[in-house]
Amino acid sequence: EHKRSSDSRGALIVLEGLDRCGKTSQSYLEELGHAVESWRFPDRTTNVGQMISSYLGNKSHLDDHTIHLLFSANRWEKRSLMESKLKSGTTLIIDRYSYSGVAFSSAKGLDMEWCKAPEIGLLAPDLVLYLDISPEKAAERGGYGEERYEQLEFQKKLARSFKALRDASWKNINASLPIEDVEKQLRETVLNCLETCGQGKPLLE
Ligand code: DGP
Ligand code: NA
Ligand code: NA
Repeated sequence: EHKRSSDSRGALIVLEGLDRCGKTSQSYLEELGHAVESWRFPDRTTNVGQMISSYLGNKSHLDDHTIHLLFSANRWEKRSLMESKLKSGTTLIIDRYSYSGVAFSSAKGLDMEWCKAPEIGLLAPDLVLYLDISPEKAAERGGYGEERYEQLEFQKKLARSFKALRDASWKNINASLPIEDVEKQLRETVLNCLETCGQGKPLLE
C-alpha cells in the first residue's frame, strides 16, 4: 500500500501517447492497492461510447467535428464520478484524456483552439505521462489492427500534434524500451506522484 495521507484527495494521473505505445500494459498497478483505479477513455460501455466504438471500427461514418464532440461528451459523462472518486481519496490513472481529444482531431486538420473548447471545465490532471515512441517503432509493436486511426501516416501527424500540446507539466516516459522497462519507469513515476501530487491542492478544472 502506498503512503498518501488518509485525509487527502486522490491524484489524477493521465497516460498519453500514440497507439501501440504500451500504455495499457499496467500490471504494475495491482500492487498499488485499493486506493488506485485504472480507467480509460473512450469508455465504450456508455451509449455515447458505443457510438464511438462503432466509428472506430469503421462501422459508422461521422463528420470530424461530430466525433470530436462525442469523445468529449464521453469524458463529460464521467466527470462527476471522477470528481467524487478523487474527493474520496481514490487516485485515478487514466489511459487517454483531453490531450488525445485535441491531438487526434487536430491531426485530421481541425483547428486546435476549436478542439480545446469542449474540454474546458473537465478536471485537470496532476500529472501527464507521455509514452514517447516514434510512430515507426510503435507500428512494429504487434502491428496495427483494423481500427480507424491505426495507420502509420496518421500516427506521424498525431505525434506532431502531441508535440504541439506538450507543456512543462508533462513527463516523458521512454516507451521504445522493452515493455518491462517501460513498466518500471511508469511504476516509479506513479509511486512518486502518489506521495506528492496534488497533496493539499484543490482539484482544478
Ligand atoms: P483505445 O481504446 O485506447 O485503443 O482508443 C481507441 C482509439 O481512439 C485509439 O486510436 C485512440 C483514439 N482516441 C482516444 N481518445 C480519443 C479522442 O478523444 N478523440 C479521438 N478522435 N480519438 C481518440
Ligand atoms: Na488502439
Ligand atoms: Na485508451
